Amino acid sequence: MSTTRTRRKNGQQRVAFHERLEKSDLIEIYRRLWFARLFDEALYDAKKKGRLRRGNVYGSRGQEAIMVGTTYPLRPDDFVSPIHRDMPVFVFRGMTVEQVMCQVWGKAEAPTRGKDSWSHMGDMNLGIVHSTSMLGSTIAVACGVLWAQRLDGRRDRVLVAYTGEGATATGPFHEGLNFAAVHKLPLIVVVENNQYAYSTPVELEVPTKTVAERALGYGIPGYSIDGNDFNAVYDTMCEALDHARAGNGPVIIECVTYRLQGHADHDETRARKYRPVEEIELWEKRDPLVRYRQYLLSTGQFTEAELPEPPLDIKEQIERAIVYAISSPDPEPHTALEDIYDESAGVSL
Ligand SMILES: Cc1ncc(C[n+]2csc(CCOP(=O)(O)OP(=O)(O)O)c2C)c(N)n1
Repeated sequence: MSTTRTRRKNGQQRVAFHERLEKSDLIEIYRRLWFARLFDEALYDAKKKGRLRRGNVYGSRGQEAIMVGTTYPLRPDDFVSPIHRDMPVFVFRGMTVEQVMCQVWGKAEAPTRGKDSWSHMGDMNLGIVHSTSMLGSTIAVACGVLWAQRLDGRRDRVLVAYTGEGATATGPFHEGLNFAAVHKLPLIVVVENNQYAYSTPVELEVPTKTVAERALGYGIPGYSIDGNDFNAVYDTMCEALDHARAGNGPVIIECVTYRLQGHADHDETRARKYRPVEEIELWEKRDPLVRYRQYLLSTGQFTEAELPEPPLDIKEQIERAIVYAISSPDPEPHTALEDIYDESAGVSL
């Protein structure tokens, strides 16, 4: 553990959260960043080569520090609600890579048993709340989960709801945050501000300088941070967790980043037309993986050889899971009507 003192609060010097991490944490974080990158690359590749013929691939290249930095400090009993660019979050919170790949390939073993695709899945045993397809309304669902927790007498389980900057312009985003703020629910809204909502640039969705300023309307803290800097994301998340767990209510964390790819694989060519090439090139230079590797080397705790680019075993793990999904059975047609209603509640088909 490093003892560098970098922060002052109430006149006292404090060690930044990321500087309290052990060497084993640092290497695990490095590997998770690479897992996210390789997951994205493998699925784009599978789609391009015709190995994946169902659904779309929604890229997360460049947004890895957000996924890793917001999940690493969580407790096992906290909740997350990941959206379409957060597939690795399902794995970081306990799903197997095989399960996630079965979901992408629409297989019987998937959490939705092939009824839905991509991120449209959840597992309440793992605290993974199914995000809604209608962007923004995930925040309202998150409020329902946290309200139910409160009725059960649990006030310190935090829910991290991910959303895009475009989604913050929808009605349910406002209604949900308003409710969460009034009732001081432990909700952390992570806004992945990747500058574009499909082809709409952020300035046509958000009238303020930052998305975080939306927090002013709810009387809650709003952070606007560099989403490509793992340490900034991790430190802010630790602070937000302390705030929410202490019963002080919700927090908005705007992670400023960039969507390096199109909206999805079907948008790759067009996406090059509605964004200036120089803009893409500028953000490619801010690669969060390169930056974290440089940080690790600067701590003097690692040699170049200890930080492979990429770690090949992770690449192999992902490929094994893809092969598993491709060869696993499709759902039987009769299962389409199963698991639609909660039969224990007296409703059945
Ligand atoms: C209410 C609604 N409108 C349109 C869509 C289709 N759609 C899915 S993602 C997306 C873009 C969302 O942009 P943003 O919230 O900024 O997230 P990003 O995709 O950039 O990560 C759109 C238009 C949807 N799912 N829900």
